[in-house]
Amino acid sequence: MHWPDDIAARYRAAGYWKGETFGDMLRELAGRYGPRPALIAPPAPDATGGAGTRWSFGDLAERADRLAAGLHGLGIGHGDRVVVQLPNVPEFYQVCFALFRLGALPVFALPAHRSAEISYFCAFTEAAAYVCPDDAHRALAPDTPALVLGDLPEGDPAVLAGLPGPAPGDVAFLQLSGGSTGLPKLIPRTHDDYIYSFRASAEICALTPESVYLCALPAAHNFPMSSPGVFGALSAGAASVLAPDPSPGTCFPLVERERVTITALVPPLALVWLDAAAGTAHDLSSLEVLQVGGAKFSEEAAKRVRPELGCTLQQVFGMAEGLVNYTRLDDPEDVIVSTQGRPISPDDEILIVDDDDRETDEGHLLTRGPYTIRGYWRAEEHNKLAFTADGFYRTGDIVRRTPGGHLVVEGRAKDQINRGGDKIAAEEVENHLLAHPSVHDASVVAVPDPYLGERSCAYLICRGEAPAKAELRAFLRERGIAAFKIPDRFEFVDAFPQTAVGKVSKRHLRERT
Ligand code: OOB
Repeated sequence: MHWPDDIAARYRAAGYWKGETFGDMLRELAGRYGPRPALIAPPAPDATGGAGTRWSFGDLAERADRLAAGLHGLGIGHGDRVVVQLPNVPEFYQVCFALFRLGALPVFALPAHRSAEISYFCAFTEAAAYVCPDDAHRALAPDTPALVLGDLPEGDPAVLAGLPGPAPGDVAFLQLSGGSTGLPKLIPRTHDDYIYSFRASAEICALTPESVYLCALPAAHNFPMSSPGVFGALSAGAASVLAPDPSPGTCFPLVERERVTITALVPPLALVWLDAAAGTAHDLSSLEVLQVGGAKFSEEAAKRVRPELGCTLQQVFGMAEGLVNYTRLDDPEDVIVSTQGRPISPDDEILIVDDDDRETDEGHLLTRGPYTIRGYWRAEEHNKLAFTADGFYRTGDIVRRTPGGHLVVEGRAKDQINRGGDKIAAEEVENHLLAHPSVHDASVVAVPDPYLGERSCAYLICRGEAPAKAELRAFLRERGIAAFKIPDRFEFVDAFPQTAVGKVSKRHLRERT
């Protein structure tokens, strides 16, 4: 699961891995930028007036230490897993840094996850605790002790003095994979590799202590976390503004008030922002860079960003498993609008291969490098499929490379639906559908959608009379899956088209819609 020793030594010698932990980083930042703003959150919508929350670098470090001491008092320590499901609030980062300090591993769930996902993460990781936003969430993981926002434990930081922290090569947290299998896979990221990825990203995005990053997407996702995201902003001494939701109605006033310079969106939201910018009374002139990624951004939409928002578009093609590609801020406009960028690191190795792993011009993207994992957490069998023998990760994306070295995403080979950036593993939803007594067989595929890029369609073969679509939706909700995974469409058929070897042909199903 780890990098081979000789390769790890090379990454250290090249200066990518600096032998630094998150704890070292926060201490250093608090020393250097102490009173400067680190995290800014608007007042809750129901609060009357008020300036919201503003934590300096010093506040964050101090609060993280008090919480670490409190968690230590509850018996949470090195190597323990803690499922974290929080909205975009400063406490999210306090919890991260507190767990990092103890060497305990946050497992990052998304706010949209419900009982099926949360209880699985808790059980599979044998979580010591579940950090959640309110009491109502306790029911999502009834067998795991819940720690509720607003009532997080505090202790005397002095107790931390005798506690050894994690090593830079240790796993710092478990991130979720978009997935293509029945059960979501967990991605182990180390202090060394992750810190490298967001420091290098902050540099590519030219962040300085004067930059202001707006976190509009869910904080737990890899994009707003580390590309460069809030961690990248912190590492550069920049402030981050935490938006409770990504709508223009919420974000435009924040951009104006806090003079936001950079933010990250998925393509459907970028379209909403472009449309809303035309008629807005808010001053968006501070915005220098709009990052768009998570799913393919169409060239027509990309071309609108500079004229309509007055800022530079940066396309971001990344994955929680590691590799992140960026168009560079000084790339020519035609490269910015027509490619998904090039890798962060000179040591990101890119292979483009055909179905037989022979190199080709357009095909499967394989990658390995200083911040791409060598294996999922506790998934030995799956790892044999998802990685080559020499450690390349099979991304499941179909790409080509331009003569200038930029990647263009042309499609996908993995059995996944990318619903406007939200990833849905077809098999996971199929398994839930198969649990319905009337469903004999199920096949979930992507169908094109002008707004989301893709929506999901479930093809079903039923026993006897087909159930009502509303009943199927209610059934899936009842099973506790995230709402974005519930199929947008249901189609009832007598049989599935088959491939030459007798497997369900999803390609033929997709062509039917
Ligand atoms: C990001 O991470 P994940 O783990 O949610 O999803 C990764 C997958 C990629 O393998 C690819 O299929 C798709 O999302 N994707 C894109 C894309 N960016 C991601 N497909 C086409 N064009 C793009 N620009 O989505 C993620 C992680 C870090 C930074 C940005 C995105």
